[in-house]
Amino acid sequence: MRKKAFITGVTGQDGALLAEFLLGKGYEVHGLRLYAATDDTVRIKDLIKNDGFHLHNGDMTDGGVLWRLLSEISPDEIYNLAAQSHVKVSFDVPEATADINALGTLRLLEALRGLKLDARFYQASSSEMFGNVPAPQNENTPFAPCSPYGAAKLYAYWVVRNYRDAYGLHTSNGILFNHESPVRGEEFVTRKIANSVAAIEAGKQDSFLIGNLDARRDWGHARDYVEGMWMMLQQDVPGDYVLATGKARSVREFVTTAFALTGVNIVWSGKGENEKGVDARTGRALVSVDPALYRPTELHALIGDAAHAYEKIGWRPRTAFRDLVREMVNTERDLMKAGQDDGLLYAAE
Ligand code: F7E
Repeated sequence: MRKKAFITGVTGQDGALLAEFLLGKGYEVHGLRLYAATDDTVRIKDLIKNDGFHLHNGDMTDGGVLWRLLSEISPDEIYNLAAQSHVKVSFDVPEATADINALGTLRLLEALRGLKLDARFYQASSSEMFGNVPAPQNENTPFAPCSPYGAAKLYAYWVVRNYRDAYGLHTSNGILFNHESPVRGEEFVTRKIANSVAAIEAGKQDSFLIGNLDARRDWGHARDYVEGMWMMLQQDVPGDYVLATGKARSVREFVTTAFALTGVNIVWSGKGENEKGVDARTGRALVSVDPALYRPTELHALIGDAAHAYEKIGWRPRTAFRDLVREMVNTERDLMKAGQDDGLLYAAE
């Protein structure tokens, strides 16, 4: 029998990569898509042609739809990836963020419980739940989120654990540190940098603005992380797992590495809001700080310890930082050459 998976947030980076991965494993994949008047299917346009892939309109704020879809599909595995996933935007729309990320998870769990389905459940928990606690962070680190996004994700994390303990459901949390890829949303810093560096190389842009250059993140490749999600659900016993590379780089280092791949040597001058990334050869300032891109509260350093995932389920990250940056920058260069880059929609985030 072909296994069936239900993925919420299938149009996002992780949803699209996971759907592709599961189709490759022979699954029938059902994806939940938040209906949007603008086309949001760019990441899944090839998957849509696959007859094992089914797209459903829905909304994490509409419990009736979730209930009906679970009842009709009766999946073996449920991956809850839908979210308002932008941390800075969560300060602008905190209530909507809580409704989608926290209560949306509860609605899906209630449908799973109410329908008495024998499905395994994966929750996209986040390293943002840790907040500014000392690094490295693992499954035993106390949580102290410092954004509406992190707080909403923490509610979902606990309710997933509670449904496991209270009702014996097979529910697992993947506490994922930052994971990127060429299909990362343009509103996240890695894709923004990769795109801007390629646009500057192509002569389509002179420079770009950036927020906090000192923030340190543990950046891995999303392709490796979606495999980890699947591995969690193949365990007989559910659990909670950190997925991370164990190494952190600053936003400044990401910028320097990305430019170096296009042959530009960036030197940094000035401090704080006056800091600039300058092309060492030409003296041109290619990167400037815009305080409007700072967050009301910032999370300074996230570094994950994924030893538990390695020991229990055998997961480990496969992609080195430099290879990740190279893949992202080179994809943007190719898009630029093909004339498929229309500039960033979300440069202001
Ligand atoms: O920011 C700094 C920013 O927006 C990374 C989501 O997937 O990972 C992601 O959340 C860092 C922050 O990702 C800009 O202040 C500087 O310190 O790429 P980001 P994030 O906030 O870490 C976690 C694990 C999730 O769960 C989230 O869903 O970069 N930064 N300058 C900037 N960030 C952005 N977006 N834009 C800038 O211009």
